[in-house]
Formats: sequence, C-alpha cells, structure tokens
Amino acid sequence: MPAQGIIIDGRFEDWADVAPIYRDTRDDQLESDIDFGDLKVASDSMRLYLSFEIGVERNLQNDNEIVLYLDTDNSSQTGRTVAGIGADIQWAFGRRVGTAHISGDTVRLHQENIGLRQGPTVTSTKFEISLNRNSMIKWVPLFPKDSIAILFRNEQDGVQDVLPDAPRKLEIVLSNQRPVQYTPIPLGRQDPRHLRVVSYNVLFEGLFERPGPFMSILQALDPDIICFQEIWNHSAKETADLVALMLPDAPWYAEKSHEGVIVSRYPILDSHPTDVEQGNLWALIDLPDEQFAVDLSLINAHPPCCEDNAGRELELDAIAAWIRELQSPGGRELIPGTPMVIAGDMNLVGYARQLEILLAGRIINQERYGPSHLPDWDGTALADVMPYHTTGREAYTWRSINSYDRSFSPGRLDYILYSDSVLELGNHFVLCTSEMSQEELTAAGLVVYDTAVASDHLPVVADFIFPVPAMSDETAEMEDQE
Ligand SMILES: [Ca+2]
Ligand SMILES: [Ca+2]
Ligand SMILES: [Ca+2]
Ligand SMILES: [Ca+2]
Repeated sequence: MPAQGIIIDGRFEDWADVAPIYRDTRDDQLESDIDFGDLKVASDSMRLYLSFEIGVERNLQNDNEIVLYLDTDNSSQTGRTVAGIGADIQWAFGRRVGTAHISGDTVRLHQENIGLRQGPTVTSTKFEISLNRNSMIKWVPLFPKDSIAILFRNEQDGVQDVLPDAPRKLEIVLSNQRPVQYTPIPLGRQDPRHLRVVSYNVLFEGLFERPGPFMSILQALDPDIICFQEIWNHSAKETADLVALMLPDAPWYAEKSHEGVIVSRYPILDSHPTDVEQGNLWALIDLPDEQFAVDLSLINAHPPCCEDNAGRELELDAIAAWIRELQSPGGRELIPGTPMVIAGDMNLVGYARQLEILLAGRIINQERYGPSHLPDWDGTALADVMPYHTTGREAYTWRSINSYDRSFSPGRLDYILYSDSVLELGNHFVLCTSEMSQEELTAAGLVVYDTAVASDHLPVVADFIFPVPAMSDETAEMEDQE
C-alpha cells in the first residue's frame, strides 16, 4: 500500500484508508498483557510505515519487551532465523536498541541508523513507526529488494504473543511510489495582525552560550512573544536585552521563573509562578487596545523530564489549578474571554493522561490541587496547535545525538495549547532547518543548525488571530459618512 501522507505524529487519522495487512488473534497474549491486534503497513520510495496495536496502554520506548524482526531482503538464507524468516534486523522497542545481522556480522543499531520514528511519544494502545528505506548498515543497503517479511514478538519472560500467528509468514511488497510532495509552509504570518507565539527550549543557556544561531532563527521567526526554557544563569532583564539586540524593532519585556523566561514585545501586566517550585510561569500580557480586544494569559511550562511521571503530574496539576483559579472569583480574576495559551517543553514522554491535564484540566492529585476544571471559557478543553515541520512530513520537536538521549527516537515534547473559544489559529509550524531546502534556508537567512550548534529542541511557532476591538462611536461615524 503506498503511503499517502502518513506522518508519525501519534495520530491515526492518516491511516484511515489503509486496511490492516494482518489481524492478529485477540486474547492470545499468554503469560503477558501485550496482545497484538491489527497491523497496517504502508511504504513509499523513502520510508516504510507500520501501525500496530498492542492491546494495553504502554510506553513504546520504555518498559516493554516487544521486538520487531524485519527480513529486509525477504530471504531466509540471510540474517537470523526466527520463526521461519531470516531477520536481517531486529529492534527491541522497550530497550531502544537494535541488532543487524548483515554479511555474517552482528552490528548494534541505534535508532538513527535506521531513521526510526515512533509515535506517540506518550503511552498508547497503538503506535505508528517509520524507518528509512535507504538506510545503509556497514555500507550495505538495508532494503535491497521490494519485498520484506515482518514479525513482532512480545518477549517478556519467554516468547508470548507473536504476530503473525505461526506458521503464517507475513510478506510485504513495498511501494516505490514517490513520497507525497507537500508545499513547504512559509515562515511568515498570514496577516501582519496575527500575534506570533514561539516556544523554544534553548538547551543549557544556548541563547547566551551560542547566540549566533539563535539570532538568525529569531530574526527568521520574528516572534511577538517567546517562551524560552533552560535559561538558569541569566536574569529576565538580561534575556530581554539580548533579544532586543537580536530583534531591535521593539522594546521587549521579560519575566522569569526558575529557568523559563517569557519575553514579550508588549508589556507584562502581571506574572507569577504557577506553584511553589517556581518551574512554570504565568504572565498576563498587555496587548495594545487599538489592535486587540483582549489581553493574553500565557503560561510558559517546563515540567520535569523522562521517567519522573509523578513530578511531572504535580507540576501539570498545578498549572491546571492555576488556570481554574484565574477563572474563579477572587484573587487574580481574569476578565472572562481572556485567551489562554500554554507553551513550553512539556516533556510528555510518560502517561498519555498528562496531556489531558493541560488540555482538559483533568487534575490527578486532587487532594492537593483541587477539582478538575475545563479550562476554556465555553466549558470545553483547550486546543492543541499540532504543528508540523515546514516540510509537512514530520511532527517531532526534539531529537538528540547525546550519548544517553540518542537512544530515544525524535519525539514531540514541545507544545502550544490555546483557548479556541476565543482565538483562531493562523500559521503554525516547527522550524527544522535540516529538513528545509537550500532555497528556503537562503530566503530566511538560515543554515542547517544541528543540536550542538543550537538546541536539541526545535522552535515551535503559532500565530493567533485575536478578536478585534469594537469600533468606537467616532470611528463608526467616520465610516458611516464615507
Ligand atoms: Ca499519524
Ligand atoms: Ca494477539
Ligand atoms: Ca533475510
Ligand atoms: Ca498472535
């Protein structure tokens, strides 16, 4: 099946027209809880895409013993013999490591060796992955033919569920159709009146330590408001001053929490950390009345990473509770209809429910942070900007080549969420210079920035269309006379 517009973004609408190539027997999980279900396969000349069900909510890149075997030349004469196929590579998802069995050798594989993408980054009962079909292992093309064989096994305490069920061999003919050609997303606003919010984790003071790339990137993005993360050693004022050097067309205001800085073209009326740990910062931005009918309530968030699910949930709960209090009588009571934006490096690599804390105000630690509360003014959840790279092909916002982190596939960690009862979305994208064409880079004054030069995170950009102020009587009269 040709892959028409499948993107590894953790969403599955793009698979709707792909029929399962195999439906594994249900309830054959044996001694484990992982029960493979439907497998879908798609391909184009560049990549092989798989979507598969595991019957239980798990994190794919942690805490499981699922192994994918690929007979990449569809020959049992080559590779490791497993369940009747000659597997040329195997990938252990939970341990984030692979092995190639090529030319009689065994080679350890990292995710980048096979261009592995995985989604969602949070827990799920189904996943989508893709691999680079043009990968070379020891200078040998990994996919020499258009036909492969696929085998999944759950190897938790011995072999548990297997897909396909023995003695079936699952052979796939790959498509050589060219990938979908997207029109690149332009970097500019669709309308100069749109308010541009950028979230950018600058990696260990990168804005100050490696200012050159950040200057080029900020000049290309031309933000109105920036949520920076990982600025520990510089003050709000130092950050605003540096941004003013890079973007000298505005006065620039800033407020800071522990390591998150909100920098704004417009004055900041009020700000406060959302909890006592001071990791996440709320600010009320004073947008000019002649252009915007409302101000902006903004939260810059950076909850703890990795396996600290509990710590992350506490901070996200505190954010949800903070928003609830902003919308409740007493205290800092927002004018109803003041739009909410939450932006930052959310580190969403654990339980899927953590995104629901932010989107739907579904508080987990209610004894500490009080009741759940739908955060949008119309009693609904916030919306997820869901930006893609300007190529349209990828959704990840983080990738790493560092020794520990590099075992993880590129993932979606940075988010911008907004109250869609008040705001409409304009242009939005993730800036990934390594995927842009030379023409696009030159036009934007950019070059390719790798993780060492700039950051392991990519800047996430969203333009918002605000309600405009009602015309004053005077203006209305003038327009009437015309
Ligand atoms: Ca998808
Ligand atoms: Ca099964
Ligand atoms: Ca083989
Ligand atoms: Ca099975």
